[in-house]
Parts: sequence; C-alpha cells; structure tokens
Amino acid sequence: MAELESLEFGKSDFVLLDEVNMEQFLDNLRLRFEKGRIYTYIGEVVVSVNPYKQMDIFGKEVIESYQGRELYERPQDLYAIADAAYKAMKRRAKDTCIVISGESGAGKTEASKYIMQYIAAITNPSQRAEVESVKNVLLKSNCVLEAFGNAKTNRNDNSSRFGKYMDINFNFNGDPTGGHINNYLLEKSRVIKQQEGERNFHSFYQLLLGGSEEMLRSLHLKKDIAMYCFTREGSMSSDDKSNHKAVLSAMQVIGFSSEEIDSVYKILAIILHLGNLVFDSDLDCVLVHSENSVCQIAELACTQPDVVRKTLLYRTVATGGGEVIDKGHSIQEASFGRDAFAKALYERLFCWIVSRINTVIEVKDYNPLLHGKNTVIGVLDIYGFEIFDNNSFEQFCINYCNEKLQQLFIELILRQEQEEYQREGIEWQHIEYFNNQIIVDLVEQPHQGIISILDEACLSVGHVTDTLFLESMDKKLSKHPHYTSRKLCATDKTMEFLRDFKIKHYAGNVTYSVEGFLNKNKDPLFQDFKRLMYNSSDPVLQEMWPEGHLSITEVTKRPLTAAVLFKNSMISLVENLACKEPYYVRCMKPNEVKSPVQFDEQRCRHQVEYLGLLENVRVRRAGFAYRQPYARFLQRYKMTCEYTWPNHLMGTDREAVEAIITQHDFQGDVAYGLSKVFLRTPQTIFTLESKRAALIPIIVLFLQKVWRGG
Ligand code: AOV
Ligand code: MG
Repeated sequence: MAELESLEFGKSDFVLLDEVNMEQFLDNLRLRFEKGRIYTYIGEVVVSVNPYKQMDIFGKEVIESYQGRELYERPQDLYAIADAAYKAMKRRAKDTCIVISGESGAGKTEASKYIMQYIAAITNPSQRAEVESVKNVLLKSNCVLEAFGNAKTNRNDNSSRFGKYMDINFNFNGDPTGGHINNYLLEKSRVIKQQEGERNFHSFYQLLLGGSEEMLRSLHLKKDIAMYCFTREGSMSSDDKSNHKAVLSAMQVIGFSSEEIDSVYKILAIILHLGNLVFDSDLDCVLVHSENSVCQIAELACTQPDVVRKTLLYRTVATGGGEVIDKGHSIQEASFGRDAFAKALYERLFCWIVSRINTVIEVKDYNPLLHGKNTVIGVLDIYGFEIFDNNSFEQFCINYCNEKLQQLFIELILRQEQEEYQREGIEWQHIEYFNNQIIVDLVEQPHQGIISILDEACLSVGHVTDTLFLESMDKKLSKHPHYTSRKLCATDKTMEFLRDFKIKHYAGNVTYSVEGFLNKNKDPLFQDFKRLMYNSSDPVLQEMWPEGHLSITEVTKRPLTAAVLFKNSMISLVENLACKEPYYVRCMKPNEVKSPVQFDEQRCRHQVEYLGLLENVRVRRAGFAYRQPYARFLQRYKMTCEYTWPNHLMGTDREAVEAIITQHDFQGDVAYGLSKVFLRTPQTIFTLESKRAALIPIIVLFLQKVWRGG
C-alpha cells in the first residue's frame, strides 16, 4: 500500500527518496503539488507548498479523523504537526513551539490559522464555558490583528506587516487557559506611503468601505478611498466591506467596550485627516492650509483646534539658558512632524490593540499547586523574507529576522539529532551546512555590525546623513564576503552618488537603499505631539501616550533606536523558542503569479536550496532515516513475524522487535536505542510496509471468517 501510494502521489517523506539530490527532491515535490498533496515530511519537519486554492483537507471531520493517531499513521498534514506538538506538551508536560517559516506569500499565516483551529477543535471536550471563551478570543484575535497589521504588498495580497508570536497556555487537562501575544516591529511607514500596486493596512479600506453611513459621518469621512492621500494609492478589495463587519464583531467578542471601539475608529479617522493636511507659507510663518481638517482632528482627538494647530506648526525647545520657547517649523519640518505623528498614532493603536487582547487572554489566578503545571505551545508567524524593487530599513529588519530564524533552524535540527542519538546511546555523524551565522553577525555584531554602525551614526552629534552612514559601513565592512555597496564597486565617477548597499542573504541578494535609514532608526517624534495626545479627554488616547506628561526639559534620555529595539526583541524571541521543543513547518511558494497549477522549477529549486532542505534530509538519513518507540513499531509490524503475531511471548517489547528484525534479516541496518529502534535506510521500512500491506487482506478475510463463526 505504501509503495502504491508512493507511486501515485510521490513519496510522503523526503527521506524515502532513492537518492538525495535536487532533481529527485524537486520531482517529488512537483508530483505531490500536482496531485494536491501539499504537505511532505522530512522526518518530523513538514514542508508545505502554497496550493493557491481552497483544499478540502481542512475542517471538523478531518480533525476528528486525526485524533488519537500517531504522526506516521495519518496522511501528512499540518494537523499532524499541531497534534504532535500538543501531545508532547500534554504527555510530557513540555513547552513546545511551532515555528512557521518561508518567504513572503509562502503560506505561513494560513498555516498558523489552521494550527490554531486544530488546537481549538481538539481541546475542551467537556465544553467548559471559561475554556470555550478563551478559545474564542484566541481565534477571534486573528481577524482583528490581520485587519490592523496586514496589507497588500506586491508579493502577497494579505501580507503580515508585523511579526507575531502567540503563546497558548494549557492546564494539566490539556485545555487552554489563556495566552499571550508578542508583536514585533510593525511596518508603520506604510501608513504614510505605499509602493506602487500596494495598499495601506486593510483597516483603513475596511473602515471607508464597510463603515456605516452614521459612523462615517461622525468621523467626517466619505466613502471614497481616492479622497485620502494615505489610501489613494491602493485599490478596493471585494472583502473590505464584509471584513469590516467581522472585525467589529470580533472586537465585541474579545471584550472591547463600545467606547474603546469608537476610539479605535476615531484614531483611524484622525490619521486619514492628517494625511490630507497641507502646509503653506505666508511671508515668514507656516500655515495649515486645511482649517477644516484641523477642526475635525481636534474634535476626534477630544481637544481644541488651537492646540492642534499649534502642535502642527511649532515645537517647544529648551534653550541653553534653560528657557523654554516655541519655535516655528519650516514647511518641511511641519510635514515631517505630521507624518511622524500619523505613523506613531497607528503604531500605538496597534500595540494597544495587542495589549488589550492580552489583558483578556492573560492567565489569571493560576495556582500551580492547585491546577498542576502550566504548559505552553508557542506559534510563530512572522513576515517572510522579501525582496522588492525598493528595499529600505523595514526590509532590512524583516530579512534579518528571517536570518535569525534560519539560524535557529540550523541549530535546533542539528542539536535535536545530536541529542537524540546521544540520549539513545548511538553515535552521531556530522553533515555540512551553509551556516548563516556569518550574516547574522554582519547585522548584529557589536561595533562592527550594521546595526551598531547605524546606531553610531544616529547618536553622533552634528549633521550625519544616510550617505555618511553608508561610507562608514563601506569603511568597516568592505572585506565582508556578504556585504558590498554599489559605491565600493563603482569605477565610474558618476556612480559615487549611488546610495545602495547589498547583503548576500541566505535566501538571496538584496539591495537596500540607505535613504531614510537614519530617520527610520531614530524614529523621532516631537514631544509636543505626545503631550497633545496625553492631554486628550479621550481615555484611550491618553492611555496610549503615558510619556506625554513630561515637559520638554524633563525629556533628556535618548530612547533606544528602532533597530536596537528590534535586535533585542529578536534575540529574546530566539532564546524563548530555543528552550521549547520545536516543531517546524517550512513553507514554499510554488510560483510568483499565485497560480494553483504552476510549479516554477527555478523558484522552487532556489527555496529548497536556501531553506537547507536537502541538508535536512541528509542529516535525517545520515544517521537513521526512521525511528520509532519499541511499542509502536511492534504494534505496526507484529503481523509480519510468526513470533510476534498475534501476541509476542518475549520478555520485553525490544526483544520482540529484535525478533521481527532478525526474521527479515535486517540486523545490519538497525541500531537499538534505549527506548527506540533506529532504521538506517528507508528501504527497510518500505519492505516492512509492503509485507504488512500484503498481509492485511489475508488478515481481514481471516477475521471476517472468525466473526461469522466460520
Ligand atoms: P505568508 O504569511 O507566508 O506571507 P499567507 O499565509 O498570507 O502567506 O498566504 C498567502 C496567500 O496564499 C493566502 O492569502 C492564500 O490566498 C494563499 N494560501 C496560502 N496557504 C493556503 C492554503 N493552505 N490553502 C489555500 N490557500 C492558501 V507574508 O505574511 O507576506 O510573509 O509576510
Ligand atoms: Mg503572513
């Protein structure tokens, strides 16, 4: 049976390939993709290919058919991974995590949703109300976070523009008791500007196209995305309207009060109105062109138009003598302030939504003495590796994050293998990998790394420009094998003005434009805006801006820069994941055109290469391709041996397994660990499977006879 299925649908596990090489790997992947088998194992890692069409392999019935069965006994699926992580957590009280990786548009977010649905479906069989409510909030949170944190990019119509790590807590029964969401660096520059063909965050379009007449009127908005500078670039989607309803209802289910929901939409409206503000100059002072918008912003922000106007046009500065004065902006400064304010408003709103969800799902009153050990499954869904025509600071951070996760994959997959062999008393064999640590170091190393150099540039006094930052990198990194700048390579004098640098990432070369790096890293926002928000009589706005109470003379400390904050959060994320038992889903994108039928061999080859999948297979096979606990192995293959069928009379399960192995003459291919039997070549398991398959009809006939009493 296994053989037959192999022929028709390809090999369900890449370790079963006759030979481990790119051609065989791709042939198998293509065959399975064409046959609708989008998941394939490498040992316990799942490789997933985006089907770009709805598959009927998800849902309640499928979930039911999975329960109680083991990883290798089911059609390969995401559910199996979720189930394995859940069982390890429940049976062995181990914290586990599911790390979903792959480039932008490969299917990570969809996979994470199926995993969450699976966990929700198999827990709380007794339907206890408080557990049901936790599950409900966990599931509904997705819809809200996607609305505010996802956007259409040129690579993915629903691209995650933030990183998300969700912990789900379980009690000793294995039922969810709560959770916690960590969010990582939202791509807030999108609020004010989008690349051609892209959109702002979904939330804006949902509000404009789905908001009721009454709501839009109260927000002074019109149902027309072309009227707003910040949404004009994007186009409508047929889902915006219905998604708005879904998000509203999700917020209600989660427990947002109606005042809070009002504040959320007011903030979106303030941002849209800010985008339409134009500054003008009249002799020696700068004016706001659009008085009407100023009044609307003031009304929505629960403050006075005069205060809003002043905040937009002046900033308070402390002079050397300790005096505080108002200094008028230039037009450029005023526009810069407006944009920084719009971005900051959105970012704070997003973080506030996450923390609001967290207060609802945070485990409360958990007493380990009373309730047993509290265990956790973490699910990681981040923004995937991406290359656009224009790559800036955000892509730099996103791609660095992917380097970190690749590094973790390398370490854990090697470490796990090594540990398993050691634990079982079996010798381990090393396989060569491309280790991307060198690129991680290029970015994050103290003093010599790009983030350090960037920070140094941001913190130095005097007029430092993006170009000076590039020069500083060129000086320090010119010999680094993964760094080049166009300027360094330029022979032609005109090339001196090029402001690009290139990193040879594990997943491909990316050229970044240094333009804006310094500003995005410093991320400055005039204190006046913070004070404006802190003084709002809207409690939600006020809560979002606690540092607004400081006066200009009290603001002395330089905050950490965006890149340093991001680096620190990545380091702690990786530490957190590394101490859990990891389960991996490696997502792949079959083509660039979102086609359900096209298998673009070159693109797939590239992904197999950089994801290190061949090496993954080799590591898995170099030692032992298959391993199974003695009891499980015995249960599956006992029918193939006269000494073990129907029941063995040996002392231990291990001895019974030895009897099966000896009967088939596989001694040379097998090692006996402390709790598991290890098979070196996949062929052995093939042979056993086909022997078993051949016997099944005979056994069924026999049993039917017995039942009929014949
Ligand atoms: P990503 O999370 O990996 O990209 P998504 O999960 O958003 O990618 O998937 C992109 C699109 O591919 C989805 O919107 C679906 O249209 C389709 N898709 C993915 N997986 C499936 C599936 N299992 N079944 C059907 N369609 C699917 V990014 O967030 O951009 O890194 O950063
Ligand atoms: Mg995503």
